[in-house]
Amino acid sequence: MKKFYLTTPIYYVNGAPHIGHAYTSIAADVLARWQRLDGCEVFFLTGTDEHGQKVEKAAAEAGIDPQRFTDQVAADFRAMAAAMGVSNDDFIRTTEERHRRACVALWERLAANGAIYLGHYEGWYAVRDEAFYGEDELVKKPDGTRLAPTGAPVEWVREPSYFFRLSAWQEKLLAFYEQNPDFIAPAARRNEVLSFVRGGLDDLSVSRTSFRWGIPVPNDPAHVMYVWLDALTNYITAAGFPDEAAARWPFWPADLHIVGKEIVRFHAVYWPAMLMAAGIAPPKRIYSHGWWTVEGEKMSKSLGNVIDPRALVAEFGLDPLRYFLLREVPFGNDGDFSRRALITRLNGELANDLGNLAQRTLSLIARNCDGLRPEIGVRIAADQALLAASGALADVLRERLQRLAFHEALEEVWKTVRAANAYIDHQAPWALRKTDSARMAVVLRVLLDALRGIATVLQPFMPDSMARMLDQLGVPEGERNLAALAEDLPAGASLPVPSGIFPRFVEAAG
Ligand code: ME8
Repeated sequence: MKKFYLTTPIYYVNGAPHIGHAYTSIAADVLARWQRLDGCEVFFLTGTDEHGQKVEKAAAEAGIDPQRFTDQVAADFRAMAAAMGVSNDDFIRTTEERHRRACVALWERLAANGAIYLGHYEGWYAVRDEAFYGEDELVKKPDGTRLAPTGAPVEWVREPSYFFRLSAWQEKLLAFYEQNPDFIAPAARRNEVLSFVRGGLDDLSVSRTSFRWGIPVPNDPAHVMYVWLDALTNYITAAGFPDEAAARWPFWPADLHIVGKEIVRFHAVYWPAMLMAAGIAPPKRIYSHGWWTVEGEKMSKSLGNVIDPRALVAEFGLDPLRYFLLREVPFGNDGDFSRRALITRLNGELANDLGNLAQRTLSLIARNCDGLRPEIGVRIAADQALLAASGALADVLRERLQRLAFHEALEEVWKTVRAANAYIDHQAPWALRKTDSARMAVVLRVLLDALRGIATVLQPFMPDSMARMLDQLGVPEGERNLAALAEDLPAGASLPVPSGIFPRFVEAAG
């Protein structure tokens, strides 16, 4: 069985989970579910990033010791993933013992290979980004204060530090990007990374002595490891590193790290360099998505517009939210979340286009065919055309999802949904009932088979609703994967009583 390992970033536990975290996790979940449906053995990892100064500060502000604080917030992230229907196979926390072991082992390999040395660090550090910036990268405000390019405040830090010899990796990284043109996508992000690396690389400070909340450096416990070295390592910890006999080690290198655009540099530059320096294969692909704003504004605590995705699920249902997030904005671009846009898609595309199509088809079968799946019968060109479209969906979506073009994948499905609606209107099976009941049965069977194709490929996007639709279509549980679409289902099977799958959303008055 082909293996597929994919990851989300591990989220900082300094704040509560919000719609941005849910977005990345849902997108990754769709791919994980798709790969399983397509017959792959999947390892899908998400988790929490629990060390570093930023988390230490948040715990201090909450007046709780960092371990108890991270226990609480990590539990909330885990609950958020479950509430979003995320089908992760493992949930990693960087405060776990398995992770400490992996970080120490990676450090020791780097040290043994001469990739780490002790020096002295002096420079600008942004706690919010957990990143160092060069003087030339900073934005100077009129009052003389400096900000990181991300807008985060920076402070001057001076302390002894271990360094990773990143400067030795410039040419090797450029050669690696050249040989692996798909390593970073989309193209805009790849170009940013290339120009950053071409501009020259400084050695990277990888330890801190100014705070304690981290993994101690082997043989020098005055230092804790830099949080990004610690965080990135999670992807190999979960695969069993350093135990290369671990059951999951064959999943490494990861097929795909999905990340937000602000952390591409860590994943596409530092991470492959560290791995190669330790003699470990780098991941195969990094895909970066864009950022969501909310009703036109950046999400922030001070604006009070940070959205808890669980509140949206309570109001609109999980599957409409999953659908909206992936349909509304091309993956890779920035997007804006608005209730209005969500309601428009829910009522138009889910309730009307797809929900009504299923409901009309199934209630006609219930009423006019004794609720039994009709025979295939003799098909005319119009029937073949619709079935050809639905039959092609698996291949079409495989190609779109390989490019993480979720919005295109959904648009392709909706082309078929619209074609099926045009077909049912044109064939008018309700009228055929009186004039040609044999033809009516053929038309209803065509619709049933087209809906089966549609619901099957939509399962990764809307798992619960499509499970219900496939139940109503009488598709046995073992026959809901892509390969099963090649076989017709037997006529005569009794279908359950249909009921609506996507209720229209009506805004409460007042
Ligand atoms: O960066 N729109 O964690 P983090 C879209 N711990 N996605 C968003 C978003 C928004 N407005 N806000 C957050 C970290 N995200 C590190 C990662 S990985 C080894 C360590 C998503 O809690 C997006 O995926 O700041 C982004 O990359 C991630 O959350 C950042 O989460």
